[in-house]
Amino acid sequence: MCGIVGYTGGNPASSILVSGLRRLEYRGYDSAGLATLGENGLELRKRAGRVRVLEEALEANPARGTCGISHTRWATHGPATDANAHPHLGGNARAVAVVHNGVIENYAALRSELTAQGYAFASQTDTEVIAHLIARELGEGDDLYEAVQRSLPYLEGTYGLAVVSPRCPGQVIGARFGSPLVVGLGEDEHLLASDALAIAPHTANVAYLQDGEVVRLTPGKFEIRHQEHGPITPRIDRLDWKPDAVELGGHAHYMLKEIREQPDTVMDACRGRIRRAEGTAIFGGLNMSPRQLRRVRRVVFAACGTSWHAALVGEYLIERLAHLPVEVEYASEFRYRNAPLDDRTLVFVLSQSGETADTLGALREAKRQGHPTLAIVNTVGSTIAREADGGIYLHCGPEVGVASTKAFTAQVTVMTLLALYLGRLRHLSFTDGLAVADALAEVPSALTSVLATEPAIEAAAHRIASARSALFMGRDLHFPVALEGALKLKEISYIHAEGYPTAEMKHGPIALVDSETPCIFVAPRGSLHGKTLGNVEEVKARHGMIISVGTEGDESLASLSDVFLPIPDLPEVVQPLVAVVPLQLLAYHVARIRGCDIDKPRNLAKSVTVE
Ligand code: HGA
Repeated sequence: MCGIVGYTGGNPASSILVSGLRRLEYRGYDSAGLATLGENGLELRKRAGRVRVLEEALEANPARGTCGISHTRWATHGPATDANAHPHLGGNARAVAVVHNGVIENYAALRSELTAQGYAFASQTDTEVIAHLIARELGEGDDLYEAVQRSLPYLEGTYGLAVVSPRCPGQVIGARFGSPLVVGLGEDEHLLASDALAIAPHTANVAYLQDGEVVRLTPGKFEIRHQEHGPITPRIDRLDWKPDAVELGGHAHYMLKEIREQPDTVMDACRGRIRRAEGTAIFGGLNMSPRQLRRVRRVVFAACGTSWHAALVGEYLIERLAHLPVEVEYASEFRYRNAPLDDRTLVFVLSQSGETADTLGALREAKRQGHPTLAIVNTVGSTIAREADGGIYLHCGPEVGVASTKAFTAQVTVMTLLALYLGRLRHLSFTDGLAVADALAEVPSALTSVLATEPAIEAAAHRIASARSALFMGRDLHFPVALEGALKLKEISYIHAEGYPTAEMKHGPIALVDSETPCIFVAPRGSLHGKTLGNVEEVKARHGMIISVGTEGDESLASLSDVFLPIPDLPEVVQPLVAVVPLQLLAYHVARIRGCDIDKPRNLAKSVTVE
């Protein structure tokens, strides 16, 4: 959330800052702004609305200078207005400009104190106190780096900050506590960003800041200090992204592009991880030996949103293949609950971005209690990836669409491999293990066939686009798929949608069934298929509109359905990976028909770095 970009070098800062914001806009799009240091001092431009509104303001009134900071906001404190847009100015003489990602929990007390000291506030944000604090510490001096370091101890909460001052031309100061920041190391130029995506077009060399670190960038140098431990020698990492990874490449939306990438991304998530000769999976980064993993008696998954649904598929698979008890927790609940975990519990967290604040909190709580912690994340080098004891990367490339799609199927792929691996450490036979590995190998081509049915899914979308509410139902492994289908629809089309275990329908949701309410059944052939057909009949008897995702050639389901969306015949353990795709496309087309902003849905943002 909230995109931050800072630049200092030999090129005009404004265009670099704005193009960086465009790459980060999916993280927040309430307002956008920048501050540059030009010959006439600090130049500030900020506007409520999208980055393009800021660009229009800049066309009319360019901001000069080769050093500056910028921000795209997802509001936590104060609505999306020009005044609340970042940067915020500190000191009554525009001494500093600050952009911030995070939440300052003691902002109200600081605001009263600073107001009493004569500082005038121009916004409703928590961020503005940071700007005034830094200005206060800077006083009449010109050591911004020191002033920022003296200000930070006053703050309670989380921050990723970028700061400039007209008294320190050419300098950008960054500070991190709980919100990510990364430095880009170019030739005679340095960048600072909340996400390496903004840096990638300029350099592949990056240094991730850790909590408690403060950085000073000038065109030729960067230095990092830890608030408690003093100067730090940074580790330089290399970004390893395909150049077109964040381009639309002719697709109408990132979400559609990412849906269509899934045959490749599922293959990438499997790559090098299947060992057919042993009928099992292998992982490079778990940092736990088979002996240690065999001692595990219980697995807890902690995650949020779509990742939580992927974890739920993991629960069904691991219980089925490895007979190991699994619990799936909302990370935001788990971190503050006093959940009794014994010493043979393994805690696994899932996060696409690797920066999700609640999931990071859950990880830290589990580590504090001394549990082994593992992570499944997409973003290499992210905070969760660094802090977990070991983990598994998704390798599905940057996901830009706010509604997660390819990360979900990559997570479910990893879950299937994990269940196979844990199963083979316990009771699963070689033959059964090999069958799972072979089933996974069928998935990419099955996904390609499902993607080819997009016109039929689009036609189904027209039938439900004006619904007020929709029910998604699935059993066993397809219950999490139903939840995910409902989440996709509500996220991007704003139609109210609920996911239920199919048989649970009778215990309440069936009261909602009428001819206007689409009932979407995820029901490929499997062990509970006959029972599901009974539930579909019950809805039909009440004149419900039935849309089903089923195995091609399943005439019994097709004849009960108003719309039948076929998927190839696949072994049950891999069906969720394929059955979710018609639901992703359905949500996409419904949102498109309704004219919704698919890649930037209302009130949402990617990479939820606030609690
Ligand atoms: N609290 C600040 C920044 C919000 C944020 O980090 N969102 O992700 C504000 O409301 O402007």
